[in-house]
Amino acid sequence: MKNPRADRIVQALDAFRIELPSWGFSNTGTRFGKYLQPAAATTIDEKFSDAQQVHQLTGVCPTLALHVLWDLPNGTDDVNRIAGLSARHGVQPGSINPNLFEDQVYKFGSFGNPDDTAREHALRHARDSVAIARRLNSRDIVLWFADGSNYPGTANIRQRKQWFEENLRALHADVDPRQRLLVEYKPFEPAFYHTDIADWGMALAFARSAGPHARVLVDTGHHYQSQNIEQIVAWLLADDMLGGFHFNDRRYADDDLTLGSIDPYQVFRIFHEILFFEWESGTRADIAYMIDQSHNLKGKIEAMIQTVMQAQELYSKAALVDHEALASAQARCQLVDAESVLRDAFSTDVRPIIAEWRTANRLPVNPLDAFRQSGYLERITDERRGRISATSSYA
Ligand code: LRH
Ligand code: MN
Repeated sequence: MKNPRADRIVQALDAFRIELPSWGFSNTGTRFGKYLQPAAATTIDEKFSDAQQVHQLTGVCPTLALHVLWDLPNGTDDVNRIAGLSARHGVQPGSINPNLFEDQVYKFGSFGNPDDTAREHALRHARDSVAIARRLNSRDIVLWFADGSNYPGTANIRQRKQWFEENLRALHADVDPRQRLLVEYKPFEPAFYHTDIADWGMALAFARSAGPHARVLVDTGHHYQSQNIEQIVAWLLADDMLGGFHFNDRRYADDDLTLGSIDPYQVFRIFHEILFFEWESGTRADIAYMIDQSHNLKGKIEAMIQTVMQAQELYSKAALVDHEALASAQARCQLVDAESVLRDAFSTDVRPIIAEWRTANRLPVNPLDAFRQSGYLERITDERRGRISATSSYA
């Protein structure tokens, strides 16, 4: 008996892919310290190995986001090694993240630093990152800047805006048509008075002024408390300027908690805006779904698998929204009906269909249980024990 709702979920799961962050497998913490896990990955080999586990168990994580200074400390000289690891572990290099915040030269900023040698240093590193992406066949370069100031009057905000426009345009000139620059915004931290790319509007303006291969990246943790993230998503979709997501969850600020752990309905509303747009426009939104989390307390690999399973569940629920009924209720201002269309989908238990989809794709019905039974964690804990040391770098 044909089940159109099940078919919609299967179609959604067949299309849904989500990228893992290499730094999600290593020991990260807060400014109040790191709680070290013996099994945490410290080398790029181990990060690819752990990503392979998650991809083999879920089937939907074929790429690994790389952070240049943490994963390619020798820049382009590390490209062949990365390509070798990628081939060995069956996980492709994903988005390339330049690090424009850890070097001491960035104390007063990178692209926005009043010192032109610091700006040149930053642009050189960003250009190297574009070259690394090209050599690794990675499409996206994710640009997040810690740039800003901590006290009123200490920065010429308009001057810094001009330097950003100049440097982003210069960087865009290096990008080939297959590639994209994804501009990531964040309202605060580490800067606590002003941040040069503080919200979606500033990121959109910078992406537009940079050039046609620039888009905006939405990190779900980078919003003021009551900001309507799905409205930002709808706007960026409407203008074809949405390039991708860094998914995580938060209760207060950029907490980088696991997706859907605090407000699953938030992620559902975001997925709904995307799938509603695709239904209405008859096009597939060209979006990179990525995870950006730091697993300070949860087991790193377990947290990653849990995140992927949660993302599949919420994406499947959003695929169940009856867009026809919704559009007609919206047009007739039938508020309760319109809201109920979303609530019905959100409150549907999609897990049985997802389990069938996994079986049909020769994947374990419950990837988390399968991981726990695999013995992989015990093996790497033995192999990696006694090496961990608290380093100053974030990951
Ligand atoms: C900044 C951010 C950025 C990454 C970093 C690990 O908060 O979201 O995307 O470079 O986390
Ligand atoms: Mn991010």
